[in-house]
Amino acid sequence: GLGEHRAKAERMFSLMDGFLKNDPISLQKDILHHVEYTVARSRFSFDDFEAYQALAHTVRDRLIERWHDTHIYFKRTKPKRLYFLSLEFLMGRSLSNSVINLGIEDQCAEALNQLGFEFEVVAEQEGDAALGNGGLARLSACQMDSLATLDYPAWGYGLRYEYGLFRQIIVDGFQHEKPDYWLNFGNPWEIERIHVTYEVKFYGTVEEVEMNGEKQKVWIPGETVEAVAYDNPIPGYGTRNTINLRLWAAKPSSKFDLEAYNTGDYINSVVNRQNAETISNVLYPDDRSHQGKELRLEQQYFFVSASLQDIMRRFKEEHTNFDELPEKVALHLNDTHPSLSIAEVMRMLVDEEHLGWHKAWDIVCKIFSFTTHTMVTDGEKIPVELLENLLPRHLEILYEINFNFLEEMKKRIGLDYSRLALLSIVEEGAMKSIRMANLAIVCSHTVNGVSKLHLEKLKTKTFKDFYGLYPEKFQCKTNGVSQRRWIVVSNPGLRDLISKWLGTEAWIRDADLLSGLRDHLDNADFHLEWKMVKKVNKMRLAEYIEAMSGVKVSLDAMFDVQVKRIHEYKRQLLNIFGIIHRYNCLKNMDKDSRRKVVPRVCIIGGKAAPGYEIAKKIIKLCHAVAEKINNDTDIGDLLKVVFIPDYNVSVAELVIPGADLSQHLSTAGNEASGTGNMKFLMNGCLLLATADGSTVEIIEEIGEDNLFVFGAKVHEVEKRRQKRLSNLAPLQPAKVPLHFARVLRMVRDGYFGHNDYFKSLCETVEFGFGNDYYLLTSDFGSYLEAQAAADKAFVNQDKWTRMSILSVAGSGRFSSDRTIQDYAESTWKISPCRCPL
Ligand code: 475
Repeated sequence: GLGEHRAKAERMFSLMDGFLKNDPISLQKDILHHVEYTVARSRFSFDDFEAYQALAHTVRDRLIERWHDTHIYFKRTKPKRLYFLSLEFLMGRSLSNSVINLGIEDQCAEALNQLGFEFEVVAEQEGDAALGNGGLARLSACQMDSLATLDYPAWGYGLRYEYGLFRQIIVDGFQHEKPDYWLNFGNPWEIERIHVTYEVKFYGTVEEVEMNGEKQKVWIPGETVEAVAYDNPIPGYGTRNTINLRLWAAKPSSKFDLEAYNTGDYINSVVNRQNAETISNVLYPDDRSHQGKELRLEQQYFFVSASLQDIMRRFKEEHTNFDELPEKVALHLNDTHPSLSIAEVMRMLVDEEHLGWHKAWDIVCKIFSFTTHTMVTDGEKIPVELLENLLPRHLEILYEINFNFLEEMKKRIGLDYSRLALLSIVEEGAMKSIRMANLAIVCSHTVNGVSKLHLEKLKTKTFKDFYGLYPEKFQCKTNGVSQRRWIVVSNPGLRDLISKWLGTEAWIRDADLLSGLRDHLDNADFHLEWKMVKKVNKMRLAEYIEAMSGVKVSLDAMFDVQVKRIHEYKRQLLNIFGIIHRYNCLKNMDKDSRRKVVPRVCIIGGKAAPGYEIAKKIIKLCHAVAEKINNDTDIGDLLKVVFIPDYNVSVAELVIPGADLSQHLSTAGNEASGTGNMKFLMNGCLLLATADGSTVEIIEEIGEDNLFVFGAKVHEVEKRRQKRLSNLAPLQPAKVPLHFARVLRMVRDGYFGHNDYFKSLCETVEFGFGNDYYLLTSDFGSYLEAQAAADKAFVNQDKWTRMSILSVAGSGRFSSDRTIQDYAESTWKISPCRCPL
C-alpha cells in the first residue's frame, strides 16, 4: 500500500542523502562512537583534543561519502578533467572549513555542547597542514576550495612532506627553526591508499633497441622508489561535490634489492631501503631561491612521475585513443616546479606508447598550461649534470625538444644567435642547465601572470622575447582568495553581519554580492554593528598577543599589521624605520600634543628562510625596537610593538580579522600579486600600500580615497635607481632625507643594542654598500605621509567605518572563485560537473 511506497521512497531518499545523518543526535552518536573505537578513549572521559579527533573522524566519514559519490559521478560522465600540479599546498586547518562547507556547523556545535564541549575550543586543537611556504602555496589551497565549490571536475596533486614548513621559535629575538613533524598527532583528513602505488625510477642508462624494425630509445633505470597515494577530500560549499587532493609519499620499493640480500648484508640493505623515504621527507623552506640541489630534483620527478602514471591510468581506463587526450585532460603547472612533467609526458607517449615524436609533441602542446608567480627574472634552473645522472632519458628528451624548438625559431627569426641563446631551453656556460621557465613557456598553450601588472612585466621584460613569438599565450589571471576561508571560517561575526544586512548567505558562493553592502553605507545601526564586530576581533587578538608576548595592548589603539614572509623587497625594514620615527616624534612631544596622538599597536609577523641572513636580522631588529619602546614608561599605550611568532595559516585567521590597518610595502614592480592584501580587504581592514601587484587592481576597484597609497610607481622605480647611483656619492648623508638618516644612525650606532649585528642590515640601504636597491630612502617621506593620513582618518571613526565597509563591498572581485572560473573557461576549457543530490 501507500505506506510501503512511502517507506521505500524515504529509504531511497535517505540513501541518496548519504548513509550518515547530520542532525545533532546522529552526529553526537558518531562522535561518541569515534571516541570509543577510533580514539580508543572512554566515552565517559575524554578531553578537548580527543573531542577534536572524534569530531574530525565524524566529519571525515561524511566527506568520504560525498567524495565517493562525486568520483562515481565523474567516472560515469567522463568530463574533461583538470589536474592541478603543485609542489606546495598550505591547507592550514580543515575542521571548521569542512564543517562549514558541509553545512553542518550548527548541528556539530550543538552536538558538542550537549557533551560539554565548545566547538571553537575543539577546533583550535587542530594543527596546521603546512605543506608549503607562502603565497603560492596558500593560493593553491584557496583554488582547490573554489574548484570544489564551483563543481569543476578537478584533482590536485602534491607531495605529502613528513616535515612541513619549519616552526619558527624566537629566542632572545632571534629566529630558530624547529622541525614541523605534523603527522605526530595523526591526520584524520587523509586516507591512505595502500593499493594506489606506483614505481618511480631513477638513474641508470639509456639504450637503443630494435622495435618493429625501428630503432627506439629505452631507459634502463637503476633505482626504484614506490609512491603511495594519500587522498585528502576537498568539500565544496553549497554542493555535494567533494574533490580530491592526492599527495604522494615515498616508500621503499617492494622489489627488494636481491643482490644485497644474497651477499648477506641484510642490515645494510634494509637501512639503504629506508633512504627511499627521504625523498618526500621535507619541504624546502626557500620561497624564492632555487638552489639546484639533487634532493629537490628527486622530489620534483618523484611527484611528476607518480602523478602522471595515475593520470594516464585514469585516461586509459576511460579512453582508447591518445588523440583524445587534449579533449579530456588539462595539466596545470603551478609555477615551474612541476615542469619536468613535460619531458615525462613525452617519454611516456614516445617510449612507452610508441606514438612517434611528432604526434606526441602535438598532443603535449595542447595539454599544458602554466602560471608563474614571481617578478624575479632569474628563474628556476636544473643543472644538466644532475639530470644526466638522475634522469638520463629525460635529459635527451629535453635536448630534442630544444633542438626542434631552435630549428623552428631559426626559420622564424633567422640566425640571430644572441636572440636564440636567450630563447634556448638549455643554458650554455659555466654551469650548463635547463631553464624551466623557457621549457614551460614553449610547451604550454597558456602562460598566466597573477595580476595585470605582473602580466605587463612578463610581456615587456621577463619573457619579452617569448611574448614577441607567442603573444596569444600570455594571459592575466589576477589572484583571489576564498571568502569561505577568509571570512566565513575566520570571521564568523562579520559573516553574520554581512548575511543579516544583505538578507542572504548567497555571497558565500557569489562574492560579487558583497557590493550590496554599499546600500547601507550611511546606516547608523549598520555602522554600530560593524564597529562592534571589529572590537570583538580585536579583543581576541589582544588576548593572543598578551599570551604570546606578555605585552598588554589597548583596544582603543589602531592595530596596524604587517604579516607575510620576511623579504627585503617586502620592506619590513621600512615599517620598522617608520616605527622608530614615530617613537622619536613621541619622545619630542609635549603633553598636550601627545593627547591628540592616535595610539598604535604595530604588529609584525613572518618567517625568514633559514639561510636568508638579512631577513633574520630584520626579525631581530624588530624585537630590539619592541623591547626599547615597550619598556619606555614615557610612551605607555601610545606605541606598542609586537612580533607574532610562527606566522602560519591559523595565526593569520586570528590576526587578519583583528587588524584595523594592514601594510603591503613592496617596492613597486616586485610583488607579482600579493594575496594578503585581499584577505585584509575582505575583513574590513584598511590598506596602507604601494601601487604594486594586485593592489593596483584593488585601487581600481575601491578608489584611492579608500586606502592609503604611497611610494614610487613602477615606471618611476627604474629612474630612481639610476638617479640614486649617479647623484649620490658614497656615504653622503646630506642627500638622504633627514628623518631617514636619523633613524638609520640610531640603528647603526647601537641605540637598540647589537650594532655589530645590525651593521650589514644597515648597509643594505647605505650608499657605497647595498645602495638601497629597494628604495627605502626615497619612499620614506611618502610612507610617513600615508601613515599620517591613516592616523587622521582613524580619528574620524565615521569616515574610517565607511572606508572599511567600502573595502569589503569592493572585495568581490578578489574571490578565488572569480579566478578559477576564468581559468576554467579560458585556459583549461573545463565545465562544471555537479554531482546530483
Ligand atoms: C608571489 N614561492 C606573490 C603569490 O601567486 C603571489 C618559490 C620557489 C619555491 C617555492 N615557493 C616559491 C613563490 O614564488 C611565491 O609564493 N610567490 C608568490 O605567489 C601567489 O601573490 O606575489 O610572491
